[in-house]
Amino acid sequence: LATINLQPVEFTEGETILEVARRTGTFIPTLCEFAALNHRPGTCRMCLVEVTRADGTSRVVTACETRLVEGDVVDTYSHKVRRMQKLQAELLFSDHCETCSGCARHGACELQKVARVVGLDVTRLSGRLATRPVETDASANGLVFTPDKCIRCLRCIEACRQVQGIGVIKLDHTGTNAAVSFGGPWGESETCIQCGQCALVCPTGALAVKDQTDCALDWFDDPAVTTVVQFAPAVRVTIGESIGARPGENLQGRIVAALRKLGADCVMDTRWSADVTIMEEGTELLERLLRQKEEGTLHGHPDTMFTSCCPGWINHIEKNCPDMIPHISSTRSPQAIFGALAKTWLPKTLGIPAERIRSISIMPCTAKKDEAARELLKHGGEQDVDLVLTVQEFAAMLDRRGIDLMSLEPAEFDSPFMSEGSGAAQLFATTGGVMEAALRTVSALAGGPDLGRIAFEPVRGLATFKEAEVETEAFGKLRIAVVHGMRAADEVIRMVREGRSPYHFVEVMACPGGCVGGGGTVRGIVWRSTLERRQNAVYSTDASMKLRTSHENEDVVRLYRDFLGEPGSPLAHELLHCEYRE
Ligand code: HC1
Ligand code: SF4
Repeated sequence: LATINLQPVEFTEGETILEVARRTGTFIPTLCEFAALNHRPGTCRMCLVEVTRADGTSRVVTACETRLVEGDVVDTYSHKVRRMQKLQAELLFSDHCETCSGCARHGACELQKVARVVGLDVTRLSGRLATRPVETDASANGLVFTPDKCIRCLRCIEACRQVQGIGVIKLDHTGTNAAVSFGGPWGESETCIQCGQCALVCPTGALAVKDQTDCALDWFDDPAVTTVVQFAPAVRVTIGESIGARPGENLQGRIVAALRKLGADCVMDTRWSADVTIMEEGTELLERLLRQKEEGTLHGHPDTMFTSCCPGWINHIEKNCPDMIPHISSTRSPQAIFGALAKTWLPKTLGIPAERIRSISIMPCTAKKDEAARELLKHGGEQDVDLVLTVQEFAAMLDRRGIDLMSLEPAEFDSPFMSEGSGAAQLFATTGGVMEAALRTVSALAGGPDLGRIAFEPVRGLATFKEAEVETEAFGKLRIAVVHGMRAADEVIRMVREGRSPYHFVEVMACPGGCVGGGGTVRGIVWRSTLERRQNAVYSTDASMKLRTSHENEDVVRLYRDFLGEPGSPLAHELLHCEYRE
């Protein structure tokens, strides 16, 4: 037995004081520690506690690094502890540039929160950095880096290494000069995939989403501009946490209403273009399978095809494994397909010139900003998707306009044409969802079985590597895999390289849990339980929908009938497919 603040606590050998304190309901402030990454470098020194051992010796230690032992008497807020924590917070502020009012993390900064927790009332060393200009690296399309805000918690290094297995972020220099680094301008990094997982875990605003809300607000207010807004499948189940709603609460109707209030002219659904993605990608897969069937190479070690909708994954392929490019579907992502059609088909159906349209997307993703800036996804120098806002920016925009999402009456999408989306498209928001959506359509087109209305359990859940078999009428047994995080993706890549991949089709998403864990979602510590709740909301939304398959979506059928012809037609290829940069 041991006690924490005089409360007896039970523990198992090896548990740290911090772990036991958390489990038994005692709060200890931390800045560098990050349980989801099993990360406790002990660099912030905020979790100090005073421990008196059974032999009567007493000392102040870091709770994250010190194991609790039999007979320990732990005091988390003795006078000595509080004095030392306050001094430590003061030291952290001494080389942190305090440009709080203009900081991306304003109001949600963990460093500020810790200052409040320790009762920081003296800032003798603050302002030391005010003598030189704050340098911000804004060279990346979706993210910004302000080294002077780094408190050396090393969480970003760990997220990049553990989640993505990339390890682009390093610690440069030593002592108080130590700071994380991308080895040059972030936007020129030869390995970074722009997934934003680093910014999601950064406790201060050192790594942050690039704020483009002003541009959106200008366009909403400009009568000469027709704003067409799409929002991603994951946005409706992730935004709520920014306003205190339950993780996973589906706020689709309220988001539509809020966008109208902001001044959006047309509010449409990325789920519609996700259904188009399935038509194109499914057609591609069927063509590949048919070719292999004719060649007699369909079984054993087939020609593996990977999904292409995640721009973090596409960046990884292009930058870190270009030999895999022939295995990637050429179909553009739903965001990009929506963007192309918003500047070609929509003007025809709305009867307005394309030049008037500004296409805005709201995404859970920082890499989508990067995707939208690709040369191939521009026409006449203009991006097809003119502006990508993350969930974080959308939440900030609502604050800026004083819009309370929860007080709005849910509204319907503008219709028709580009708003009807299927349950299959809703599934895109989570790992395994693109696969499940594709299987519903591909198996129907390949003569069965009918997977249209069932939950395909083998690809559900949060395991980083899932595999399954599907018996089809036309091709016999198809083998598929679903991975998220580049570390897991690299395992499949190795199999393909070594000619031992048994998979016909593989879904890859960069972020933990897929887009519901995207780098642009509500910031904070995204625990597994949060991801599970977001994921379950995706499954229940699909289950509640009448339209469950992409090929039965009448707005998609209309697109092909009135504009594109068949899936895979020359016009579909021109507008809905792409080439990758080697
Ligand atoms: Fe995603 Fe996708 S699922 S990539 O995460 O294919 O961002 O939600 O919009 O484009 O549909 C993101 C989500 C999103 C695309 C779709
Ligand atoms: Fe973006 Fe989703 Fe890919 Fe993450 S998983 S990089 S949020 S598309």
